[in-house]
Amino acid sequence: MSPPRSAPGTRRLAALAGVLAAGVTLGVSSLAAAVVQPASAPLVAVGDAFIDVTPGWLKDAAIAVFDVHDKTALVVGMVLVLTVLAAGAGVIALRNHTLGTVGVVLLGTVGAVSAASRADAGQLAVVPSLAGTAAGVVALRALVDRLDPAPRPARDGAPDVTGPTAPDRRSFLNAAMVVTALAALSAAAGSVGARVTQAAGAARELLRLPAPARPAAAVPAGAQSPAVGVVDVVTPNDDFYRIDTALVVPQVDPSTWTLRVHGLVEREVTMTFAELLAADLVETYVTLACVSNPVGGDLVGNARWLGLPIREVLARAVPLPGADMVLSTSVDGFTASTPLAALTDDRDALLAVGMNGEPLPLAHGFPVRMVVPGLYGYVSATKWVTDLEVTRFADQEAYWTVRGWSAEGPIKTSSRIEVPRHRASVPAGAVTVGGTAWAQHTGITGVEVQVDEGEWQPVALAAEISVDTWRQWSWSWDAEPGSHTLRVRATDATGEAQTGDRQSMIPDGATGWHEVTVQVSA
Ligand SMILES: Nc1nc2c(c(=O)[nH]1)N[C@H]1C(S)=C(S)[C@@H](COP(=O)(O)O)O[C@H]1N2
Ligand SMILES: [Mo]
Repeated sequence: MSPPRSAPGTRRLAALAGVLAAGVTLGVSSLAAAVVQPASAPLVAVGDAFIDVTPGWLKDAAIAVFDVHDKTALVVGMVLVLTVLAAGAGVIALRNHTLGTVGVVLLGTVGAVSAASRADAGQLAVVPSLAGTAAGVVALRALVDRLDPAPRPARDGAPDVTGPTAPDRRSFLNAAMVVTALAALSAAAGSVGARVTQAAGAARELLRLPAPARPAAAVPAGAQSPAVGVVDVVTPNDDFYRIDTALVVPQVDPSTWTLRVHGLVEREVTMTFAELLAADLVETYVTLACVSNPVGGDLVGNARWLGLPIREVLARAVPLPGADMVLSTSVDGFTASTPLAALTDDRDALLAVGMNGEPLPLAHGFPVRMVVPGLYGYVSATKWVTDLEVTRFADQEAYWTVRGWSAEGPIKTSSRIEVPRHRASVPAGAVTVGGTAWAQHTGITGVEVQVDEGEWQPVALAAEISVDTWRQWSWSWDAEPGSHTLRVRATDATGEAQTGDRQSMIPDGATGWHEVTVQVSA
């Protein structure tokens, strides 16, 4: 026996029913997630799980194509895939209600499993997916029933209807409008609810940071390159690049935040946020850089950080002989492996609470993150940090090391040309060239520029804030008409010149000289 054939167009409506049911599922689950935990919403949980299984090369490819919009791209991709699958479930439901329901439940299960497997999963992590799935099943059933009013086949298996059935279109459209409204309302309530139930944003607004016991020296006059178009030498918080594995920003309430220091230590230390603020805080400029930054890229930024030197916290715990690494863990399970030496020597490795005079922005790690001069972010700059385990490189591997990146990540000497931009057109004559170079915790002492295959020429260095920050430069080029390639390289304070060997970001950071091609008109 075969089920009744659908009237023309009915299948398209069934596909629409599937998509609307998915909409209700997402809306209701986001509303439940606002109460339970925003990151337990199925789309977020699946996206985060996807990020966690993403190999390094794919992450780099995503960053190369989408830059810091890689997360938006992922969400758009997931919504497209979900739309196709949901439409399919709708069409299947038209022929077989049970099978359609199974499809929706399977999709919901993927969300529930992803939410439950998060590092920060609460006991209710599956609730949003389950609630959403239940709503989706009911909605799909209600919609598809209206497309298929024909009597079901009789018990003996003889179909009662042989020709195309006439679905009740008006009834379907009314139901579709109700379902759409429910999806929109629950999604809106979820996004408002998440803001209300999440205390971190409000706590940040109310927080007044203490004055530093040791303030940062003023930025010297002349630290900003005179070349117009070179980035701000201190990056405003809103322009600071953001890279992390969290699809929704973790919400950490400072009143319940604690830092636990344990592992190979003489005594375990636990610190509250109030205790951290009451300590002698220092303020210092440090340039952060991402290991995924391509040559000439912009995944690098410079800020004034306020925080407690990590060596003081470690001194209270007293690391045991044999320890050579600190594994820091964030509230959402990200980990970084930092050489113990970089956290105990005299550099300003901080448990940072302030960024450019403000509490850390939520996306940059509120209430507390690590900042370590000289090391790429993936091995040092743990945001939303809550745990420091003193351990050994031989015993523990961090998040990105498991995925093929080096266990240690000292920042490589880099330089870039910011003006003129690649493929810019400029008039012949004096053209100001400018950019930025960095070799954190060593310092930049020279930058040179080469035009086409000519001699390398030293440029004018802007004033240095400190060896822990980037250093800008400028150079006046007597440009002749035609197409020209400009190339830049830096020398660090040990006298070592930046290598011209081209290497990709994996496993420990890109190398090679940045170049731009410029059209000079007569
Ligand atoms: N919790 C957490 N901290 C993290 C990451 C992360 O994925 N999760 N990414 C690291 C990486 S790879 C970099 S480059 C820096 C970026 O810090 P920013 O987003 O403040 O620029 O954060 C580091 N800290
Ligand atoms: Mo990074």
